[in-house]
Amino acid sequence: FAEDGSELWLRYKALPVALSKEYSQQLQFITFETNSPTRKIAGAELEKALKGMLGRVLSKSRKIQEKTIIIGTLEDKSVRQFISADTLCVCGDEGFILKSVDFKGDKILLLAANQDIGLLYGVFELIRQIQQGHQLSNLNLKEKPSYNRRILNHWDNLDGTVERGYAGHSIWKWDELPEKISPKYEFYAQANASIGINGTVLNNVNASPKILSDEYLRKVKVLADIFRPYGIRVYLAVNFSSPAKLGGLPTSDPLDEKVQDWWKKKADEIYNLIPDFGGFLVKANSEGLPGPQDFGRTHADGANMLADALAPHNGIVMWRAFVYHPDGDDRAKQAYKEFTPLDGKFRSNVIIQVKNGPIDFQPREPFSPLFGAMKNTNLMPEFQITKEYLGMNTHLAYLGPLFEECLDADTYVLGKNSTVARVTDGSLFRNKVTAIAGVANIGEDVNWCGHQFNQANWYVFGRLAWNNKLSSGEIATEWIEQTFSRDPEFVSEVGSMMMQSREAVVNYMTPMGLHHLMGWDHHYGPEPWCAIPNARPDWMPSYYHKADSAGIGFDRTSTGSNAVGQYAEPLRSLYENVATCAEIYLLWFHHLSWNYILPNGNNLWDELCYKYSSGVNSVKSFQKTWDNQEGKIDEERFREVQQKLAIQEKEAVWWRDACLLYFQTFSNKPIPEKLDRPIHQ
Ligand code: GCW
Repeated sequence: FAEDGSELWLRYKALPVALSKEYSQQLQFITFETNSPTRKIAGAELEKALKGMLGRVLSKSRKIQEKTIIIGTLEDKSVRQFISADTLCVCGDEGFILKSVDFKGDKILLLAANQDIGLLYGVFELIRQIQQGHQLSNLNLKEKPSYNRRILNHWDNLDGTVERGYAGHSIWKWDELPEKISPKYEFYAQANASIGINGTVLNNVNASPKILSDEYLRKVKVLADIFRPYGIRVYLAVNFSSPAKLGGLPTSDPLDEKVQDWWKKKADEIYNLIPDFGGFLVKANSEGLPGPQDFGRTHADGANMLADALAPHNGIVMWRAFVYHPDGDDRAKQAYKEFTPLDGKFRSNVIIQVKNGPIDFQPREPFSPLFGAMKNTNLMPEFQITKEYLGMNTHLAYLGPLFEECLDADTYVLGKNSTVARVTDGSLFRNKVTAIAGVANIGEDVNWCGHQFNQANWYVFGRLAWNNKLSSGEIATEWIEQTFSRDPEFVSEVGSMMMQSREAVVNYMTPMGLHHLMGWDHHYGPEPWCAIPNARPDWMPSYYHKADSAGIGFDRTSTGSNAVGQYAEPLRSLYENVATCAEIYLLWFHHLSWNYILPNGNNLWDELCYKYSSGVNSVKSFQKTWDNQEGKIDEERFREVQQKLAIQEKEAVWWRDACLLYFQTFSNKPIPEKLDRPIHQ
């Protein structure tokens, strides 16, 4: 069959004979009552995986004996023998314990959870352990997800297009639903469950009111029914003007009783069809979308109205903080300014969804200062898995380090170790609702994500949402071993390439804190010079780089836009002071002279040149690394990645040359002799 990437990381290829024998010795029997849809799925998945990897299936046995794996909840007598409710209670509703326990002088495996869904997650963990060739006899895992809601956001339109989607059309076939059901729906659920994702927003945040029509809700119901046994709830992005646009009301004012009533009835209608519906995601008063401010109301008024409609059904509202206005202050400051005054004013079933950085999913941004700034409001991070600004489906960029950098960033809001992870996962503020979202990179392409390595970004998002303490390096290794090969050299070489890949993109696109130099509408190639008459200034790259004959960079210090003022001490002072501001954020926070001398002795212009060149050199080294892997994996995926790396190399050069030649018109300095000359002169 074709090695086209369609199976993602769920490949279950045969293990080497010796290893497979070893596992077969340890695993011969299974005690597992598969008496619910979720358990059936778990049982079938384990069977399929073991068949693939070990070439055999386990014999079902009621009696506990050596070489058994026992799977179940406390409802199962076999499990109660080995574990108490007290021990299991740390796992919550979705976690599990997977460990090796003593049985009559022998070791057997136990997978226990409080709910069936925990068993499914545990089965996927066990499969992962075996796929990676790990020892089972010393397994002792106690897992509970970091966030209660781990959600993919699809920016999929009802006409089948995907906003910022680079893997083909939407997988949701709205025109065929509810009658025709694509087999992809179930595989999608399976893949997500395997990495712990438990929610999906099916439609674009630039939402069509039509999604809430009776016709569409019936289609949505079909998907919800398919996803349910996989522990995945469906959510919808809603258009704030739906009462007027869909319901025919004269207004959508959130304080109007008829409007409130319309939403309540709509919620009842939805829950009637989908009893475990997750809730709404809302982009309001942002980029031209309607919202409560159209009626002189606040974000809190709008969100609370929806929250009240959903509350009787236990639904939540994810209200996005992605707001900025053309006539305002520094764009990086606007969300904070608009939202912090509303702290404490949101209902307990509202959560504010905040992009990782203050601007917009750039290759690198400091974390958004909103994290930690709203201590009395639920708040969740939003990452972008689809690589809108990082080379889309052609460039190889593993986003694990980007996600990790944000989650591990210390906000200092409650002193040291107030990381973004801890201010959002409930460990610091005891938030009622905890959640994390990733904008999906999934489409109809055979390999699901456009680039084989883009699958790793879907994977790492899920794994970090499950456990925000995992390292992106470990996750890369897991992914490679499951997706490609367990050959140690392959794993280490490809792993190190992946780990450097995001930094390479930063270097050849926007090094040292530069941002938004991309073409203003497509966001793919370089266009730092772009100036469209009468266009919004904050959509033009010059708004961000501010290059002039004196220097380059956005002054966000206290004498500039004072965006630094939105960060807690000591960060504020660290960023404020050019000598202590991390080099990766230098031009984000400072406008510096071309002659500014960096700690390594280079002036700013030369250093920029070196950074751009090093980005290009990294890509060239990725090509060599990849070429070395020939023969270690299937030809099909090998060639595909090789060809895309060739595009990436060409375009890294394009980025370097475009940016340097343009900035050179201001710096008036030569490109250092040692470096390659731009080829696009
Ligand atoms: O990143 C920008 C994108 C828009 C997107 C918007 C958002 C869905 O360019 O395409 O719209 O952000 O996050 O709302």
